[in-house]
Amino acid sequence: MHDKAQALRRLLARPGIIQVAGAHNGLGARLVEEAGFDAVWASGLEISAANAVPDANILTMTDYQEAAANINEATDLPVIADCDTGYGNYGNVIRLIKKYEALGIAAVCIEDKCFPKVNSYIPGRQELAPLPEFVGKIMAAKDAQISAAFMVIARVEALIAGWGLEEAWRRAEAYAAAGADAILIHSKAKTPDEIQAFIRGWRRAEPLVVVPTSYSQVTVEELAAWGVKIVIYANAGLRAAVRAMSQVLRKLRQAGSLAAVEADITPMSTIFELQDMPRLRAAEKKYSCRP
Ligand code: SPV
Ligand code: MG
Repeated sequence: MHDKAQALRRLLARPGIIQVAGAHNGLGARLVEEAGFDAVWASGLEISAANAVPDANILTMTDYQEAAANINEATDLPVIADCDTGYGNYGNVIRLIKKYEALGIAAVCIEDKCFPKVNSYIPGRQELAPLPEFVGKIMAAKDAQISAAFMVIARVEALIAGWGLEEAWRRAEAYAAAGADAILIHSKAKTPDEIQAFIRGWRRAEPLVVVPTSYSQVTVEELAAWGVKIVIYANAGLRAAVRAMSQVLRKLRQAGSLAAVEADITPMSTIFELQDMPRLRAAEKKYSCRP
């Protein structure tokens, strides 16, 4: 089997920053790969939105896992799965590690909020889990994995919850000491200042991961220069799709003819290619007994 955990480890060992984009299904993963990204983020927000439900653990682990499997099958890139809080306590984390690793997912990311979580950009209820409880989850995750290459990313939500930099460092250090392979430091600030301050005070070797959704003006060159190892553009694909689909459908409804939107939509031939139709055609030639 193509070992994607090893592939992600190789990317990490390379100098420079790893660029990752979010997806919620196999088609999205193909588009991420075609665009030249290094890895795919199986985004909880995207998967929830694709099911038209809030990003608040309304779906079950099985739903997220099914979407992650679909994403993973569709791409040769390593997949980093957003696993929210681990869908419960350490017992749930142990099961999720077994399941995701067996699927060939390269890494999982678990965040230190209380279950059920709510998306980090929703104001209000952003309850942090007690530090020792989350340390237990990280230890359970690391003990549960089978291959050495599989990665567990610990996501620190202290800045999201408004607990400040000191708490963010305290938690990040504890999670790294508990065995986390990387730290995702999240922020909902409009500028990257607090992320930059966090990075300046980070003394450990574990790589840092950021998700610049709210501080979108930051460039990949800046992040790389600050020492960030992985940048995740978590939901650009989903938001692009929603805007494009909505605009085209409204225009079509008004115009009453598909010709009015023909220039705005992808040709059928592109869809067939994204579906791997040419490969099926080749298989047909080789295996079909029908003329
Ligand atoms: C996601 O894509 O589901 C994430 C990133 O976790 S965020 O929406 O910023 O919380
Ligand atoms: Mg998420």
